[in-house]
Amino acid sequence: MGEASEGSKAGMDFWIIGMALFVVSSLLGGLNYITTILNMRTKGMSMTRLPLTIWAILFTAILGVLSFPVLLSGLILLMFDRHAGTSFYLSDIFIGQKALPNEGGSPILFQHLFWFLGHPEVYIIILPAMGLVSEVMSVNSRKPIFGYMAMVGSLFAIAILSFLVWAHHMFVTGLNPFLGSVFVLLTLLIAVPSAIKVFNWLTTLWRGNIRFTPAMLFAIGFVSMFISGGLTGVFLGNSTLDIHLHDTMFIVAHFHIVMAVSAFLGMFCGVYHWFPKMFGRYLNNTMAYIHFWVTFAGAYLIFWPMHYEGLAGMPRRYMDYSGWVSFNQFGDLNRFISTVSMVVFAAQLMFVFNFFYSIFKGRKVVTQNPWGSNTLEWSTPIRPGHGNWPGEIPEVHRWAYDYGREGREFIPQTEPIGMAEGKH
Ligand SMILES: [Cu+2]
Repeated sequence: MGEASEGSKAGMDFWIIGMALFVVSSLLGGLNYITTILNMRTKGMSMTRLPLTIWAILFTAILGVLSFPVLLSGLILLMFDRHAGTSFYLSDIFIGQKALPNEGGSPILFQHLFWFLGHPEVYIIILPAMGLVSEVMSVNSRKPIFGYMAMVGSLFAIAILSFLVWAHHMFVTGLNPFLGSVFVLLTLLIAVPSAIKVFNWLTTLWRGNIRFTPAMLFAIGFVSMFISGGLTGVFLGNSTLDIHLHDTMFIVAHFHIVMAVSAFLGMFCGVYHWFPKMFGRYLNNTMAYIHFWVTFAGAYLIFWPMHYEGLAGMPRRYMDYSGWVSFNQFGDLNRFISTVSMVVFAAQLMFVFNFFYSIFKGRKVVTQNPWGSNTLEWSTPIRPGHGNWPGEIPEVHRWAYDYGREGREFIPQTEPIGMAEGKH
């Protein structure tokens, strides 16, 4: 291997600068969310009346504000190593045939700083989806969300634990096995709040008047994927298993199911649910259902076989496996995975088409609250203008989940308590 060219060296510096800008913008965005949620709530909107979407955004923003600066400091040290002659990450490592002198630094330090962001980042991606899914499930089950405070508490527990588990990505770096076992324990603890959330979603569905809108299907699909990805997380959180499965296709399957598929299903759930409020038109339902079933079934067809490949020892990050006699058996399976991926990708293109087509040509929304939802955004006009409400900002009198109560299908947050029974 020759020396890296000047161009590629500059490229790495630009990557560091780009990441630094990204971190700063994430911090500013996060602070904006936190201060808005804590200080700008409307009259009557106590913290315990917040919709779960907002709770999820709040914890996401707090995670971002606490974890991104660690990555930023890691990147600043990297810049110093590259241009200021420091040796935070340099030790007696070999680059090609050339041994560098022992500088006293540690390349593993960068991994620690990276994963101290990296694990909370998983939750930065998944928590907003959990919030959207909770909201959509309650609205379309026509039932109050089950265990509201447990939902908030488990978000909180996930947020705290997410900072204590980063080294489960580093079991094969030479980490002390005793220290590793501590990280195993803390990692497996995350299964508790995750399971609380899953059981609360299922109990919300239980005996509900379920409406299978596209948003609801994506919400249920999210829960399915989150269970599938969460269970393999329990495998990988155990260092004894992780040492075998590290850098195999099993990992690829696990994190794509959690971070990619689950997060995307949550995002689609949000888009299908709030699109009518955003644009005053509906998305096309036929395309929406095709989009859901192809994406949902396709994601399982793509990632389920990868677990098997990983258990059989197939490593990740290789472009071409044809020279590996022991993995030739997977040629057909890999071709199958690639074919399904292309079909799933085509379904995403159809979604993009549906999105832009429906903005201009979709069926028009005729009521301000088409899903019969309790939260404040549905009390705005069909096409909200600047400031959202034409007159006064509404006052909140109850939580967001009064569905099927007091003999009514739903009771908006703006309705005073006691009015429904005619007491006052
Ligand atoms: Cu992790």
